[in-house]
Amino acid sequence: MALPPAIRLMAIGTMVVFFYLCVQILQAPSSLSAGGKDAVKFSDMPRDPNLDPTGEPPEPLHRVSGNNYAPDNANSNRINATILSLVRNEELEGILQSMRDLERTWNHKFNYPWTFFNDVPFTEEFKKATRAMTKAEVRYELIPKEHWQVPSWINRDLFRESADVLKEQDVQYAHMLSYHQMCRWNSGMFYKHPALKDMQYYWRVEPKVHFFCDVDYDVFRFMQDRNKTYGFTITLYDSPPSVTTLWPETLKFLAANAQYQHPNNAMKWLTDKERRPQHNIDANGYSTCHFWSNFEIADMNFWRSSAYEEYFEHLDRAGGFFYERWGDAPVHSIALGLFEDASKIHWFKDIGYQHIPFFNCPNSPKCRGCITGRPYDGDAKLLKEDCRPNWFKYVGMGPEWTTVDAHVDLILKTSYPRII
Ligand SMILES: Nc1nc2c(ncn2[C@@H]2O[C@H](COP(=O)(O)OP(=O)(O)O)[C@@H](O)[C@H]2O)c(=O)[nH]1
Ligand SMILES: [Mg+2]
Repeated sequence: MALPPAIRLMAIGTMVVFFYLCVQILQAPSSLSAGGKDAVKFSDMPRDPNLDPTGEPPEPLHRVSGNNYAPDNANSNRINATILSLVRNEELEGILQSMRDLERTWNHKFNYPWTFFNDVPFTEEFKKATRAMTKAEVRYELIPKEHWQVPSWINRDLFRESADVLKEQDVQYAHMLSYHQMCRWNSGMFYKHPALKDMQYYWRVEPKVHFFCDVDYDVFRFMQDRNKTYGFTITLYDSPPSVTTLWPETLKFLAANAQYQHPNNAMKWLTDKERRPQHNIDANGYSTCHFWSNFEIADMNFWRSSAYEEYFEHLDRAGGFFYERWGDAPVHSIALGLFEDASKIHWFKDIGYQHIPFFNCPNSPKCRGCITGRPYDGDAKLLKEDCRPNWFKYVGMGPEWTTVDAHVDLILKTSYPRII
């Protein structure tokens, strides 16, 4: 019996979709081969916890009600906090893009001030264009010379020779002196700027980053109310040759300052050698896992503590900001992992974020523009740079995400690869 035309059409349509899906599945990569010892099997790909539905952290949260966060409200519910960005005049388009996203998803509701820092004066064009992006106050600050300049004890010839060696080891920005200065400033200087004297919390923003999810609560008050010191979204492995002596210098500091180690520290996270053993060996005992510091929501009182101040001073004298390429990310992360209570470090799972090429993309109706649970863009080899599994293993996801916590053990045991 002949089928009616509508049914025939539907049957053909279904077959076309079926064949299309088959082709897609067959084309998927079967292995994530980085070659040699670094090979990671595709079948070992993690089930990303961002695939689990994510809401807000539990109440109480501070929200907008009436004019309590209006920009011109002198008695607003804002606390001493600022969004801050070190940026160059030439990066205007990039910072406008970041501002657009953060204002759309969060700050148009809370109107926290923006503070821009630069080692040279901001141009009028930069000021005018950035001011136009927000109703909140905007400040433009010049970095004092003594905070930016290369310290007197750094030998320029040795810097250049060391950079040659780093370059051979594929360390990015090895010869770019300003990049080293930037890393040092972000490690131990920014919070000393007079403009931040009365500020306690900051949200660090770089040019060209993206924010994807509506955030409807005051994240700074969240930090204060829950007694958090540091918030991150992404954690990554570092390039070992950029930090060859960072851990040995840290151990020297610890030997003389054992009192600064917090009883609930994250030493095991810092020194993991299970998941990526070669990194631990090449970095002389440091896993190289770090909070990716282009996103930070944090309490500056930690950087202003004597533990951190003395630690930074020790590192600065050792010279590795110039003779190697110590980043502010590993320096911040090691200090937090040693001197802070690990329970005061918060994964902002609910803040969708991208700095090329990595993402934090939660599963939430509040998010648009990223692919849920996909932590990278581009080459699938990038997946092995994600070291969140280590943080979850040694510290956990935090009480805010308890529904997910129950699955962590299972996820770690069954899915996350050991990378060799
Ligand atoms: N004013 C200023 N900002 C800088 C300089 N170098 C880097 N930055 C800023 O420091 C941050 C990190 O630099 P970026 O080039 O994004 O480094 P990457 O993210 O590690 O590739 C960005 O916010 C830059 O705008 C510099 O020499 N002067
Ligand atoms: Mg950047």
